[in-house]
Parts: sequence; C-alpha cells; structure tokens
Amino acid sequence: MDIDLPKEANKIRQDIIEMLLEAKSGHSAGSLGMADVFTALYLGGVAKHDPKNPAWEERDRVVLSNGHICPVLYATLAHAGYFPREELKTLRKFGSRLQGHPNRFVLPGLEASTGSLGQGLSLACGMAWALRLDQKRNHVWCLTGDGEQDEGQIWEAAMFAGKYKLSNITQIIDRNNIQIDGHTEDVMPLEPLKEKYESFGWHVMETDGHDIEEITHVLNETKKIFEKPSVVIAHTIPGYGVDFMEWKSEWHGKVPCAEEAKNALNQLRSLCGNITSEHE
Ligand SMILES: Cc1ncc(C[n+]2csc(CCOP(=O)(O)OP(=O)(O)O)c2C)c(N)n1
Ligand SMILES: [Mg+2]
Repeated sequence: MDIDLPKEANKIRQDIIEMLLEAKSGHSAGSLGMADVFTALYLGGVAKHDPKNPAWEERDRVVLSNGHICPVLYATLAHAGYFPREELKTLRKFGSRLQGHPNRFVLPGLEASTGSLGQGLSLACGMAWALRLDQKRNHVWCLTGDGEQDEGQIWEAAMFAGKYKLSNITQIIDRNNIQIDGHTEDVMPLEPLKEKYESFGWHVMETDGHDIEEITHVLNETKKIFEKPSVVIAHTIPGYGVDFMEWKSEWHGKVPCAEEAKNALNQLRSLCGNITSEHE
C-alpha cells in the first residue's frame, strides 16, 4: 500500500504536539520542522531499516546528534511500527523508554544516546569508518542542528570524514535559522555554510526541508557520491504548520499550554485530516 507521505508527516506533527502537551516540557520548533525529513528518511524508503528487526545487520545507522528534537524521532519510529503510538504519551516520564534525549539502551531502533551537541557527528563518523573497514555497505545518516554547528567538535568530525573520504555518511543539517538564544546569524554566523563544508572535502547538497519528494531525491542522490562524505542542508521552517510557532526561536525549548495545543492541532488537522479519528 502506498503511503501518503505529506499526510503522514502531518500526523507526526500532531503526535508531537500531543506528546509535548502531555510531557509539559521539551522542544517544539525543531521537532515540528523536521517531520518531513524524518518521514522521507524512515517512511519514504531512504534509510534501510526494519521495525520488526531493529538490530538487522544490513540496516542503515541513523544518529540524531541534535538529540533534543527526539519527539520527531519517537513519533516517526512509532509510525514506522517500532512501538505502539500510545507509548508516545510517556515522553519524558519517569521510567519511560522515551526520555527527553535518546537513550539507546532502552529503546530498540536507536543507534546512539545523544543530546550533548557536537558529539553525534563524531559517533556517526566512527560508525562509518568501522563499516568501511568491515567492507559493509550500510549507510550512516547523521542529523545535526544549525546551532549545533557552533560546536568545535563538529568541525573535528568534518575534517576526519573529509580526510578518510567517508562516502558512506550523509549529514543532514536542520537549517532552520534558529537556536536556543535567537537567530543563528546573530548568535554565531554560519554562512557561507555550503562553502565551509566544501572546503572540508564534503559534497554539499541543499533541499527544501518540507518538500518530501525533493528531500527523498536529494538524500538518495548522496548515496551515489563516492570519494566524499555528503552533507544535505535542509532548509526548514522551525515550528512548521503552527502559525504562532513558525520562525520563533522562543519555541526552541517551550511547549504549548492546553489552549495553544488545541489551536495547533486545529491548524494541523485542517491541513490534512484528523489523526485521532483515523487511528481509533
Ligand atoms: C554541548 C551542549 N551544549 C548546550 C546544549 C543545550 N542546547 C540544547 S539545544 C541548543 C540549541 C541548538 O541549536 P540548534 O541545533 O539550531 O537547535 P534548534 O533550536 O534549531 O532546535 C542548545 C544550546 C546541549 N544540548 N549540548
Ligand atoms: Mg536550529
């Protein structure tokens, strides 16, 4: 059966709102903004994976270096069939498998425990290097934030990947222009980001972060690049789909109150069906 991917991404966004409302803490803007990229990755056939066999040897490795946006990862994993959607409501609860940052020891499907910004890309490079040494064909997908690019460790990893020509890794940067304290270009200018990565020996591609067809195409193209690591700069809108959150850095780490969540869900439902009625 063909999945309607934009509709699925919108359902994921609705789940994110409900999870954050229930948890009363967490990160709204980045999670909503990356729903289309995650949909392409896990439901659009980009990453090789099997929800029924999370430890499958042939699986690709997905590392969420910007671990704070894990609500989108959890919601996507649930939609992909890794665990029941009902569990999403346990986000950030004591003893839950869905911690505020990913814990790979408790949730099947996670490759790395992340949240300390800057570290995930190094982990991912290590995985890619090890897979290369073992002559395996698995691909490594590493998601990072644009504010996360301020971490020096990102550029150590970038040098390493360039030196060893790790063509089995694709970094996907959530280029949403916000970080915890404001706009990226005010806090610590990143531009020209494309040229920076090119000078570190990476193949750079860009995509509209909300066009699932384009995202899927661009991510798949990176698998065909040999001799270089790839980075995809995904231009996203933080808080995508909820007008009072879009582009606003104050929604980086804030959650909606009951009234705001109702408003957000109404906006998302009017875009693309009502998730509750479909899943009940
Ligand atoms: C090493 C480290 N320093 C600080 C933080 C706190 N922190 C969490 S998210 C964030 C902002 C990151 O910006 P970006 O990657 O652009 O995320 P976005 O706001 O777009 O979700 C910061 C500083 C952290 N998690 N790790
Ligand atoms: Mg950002």
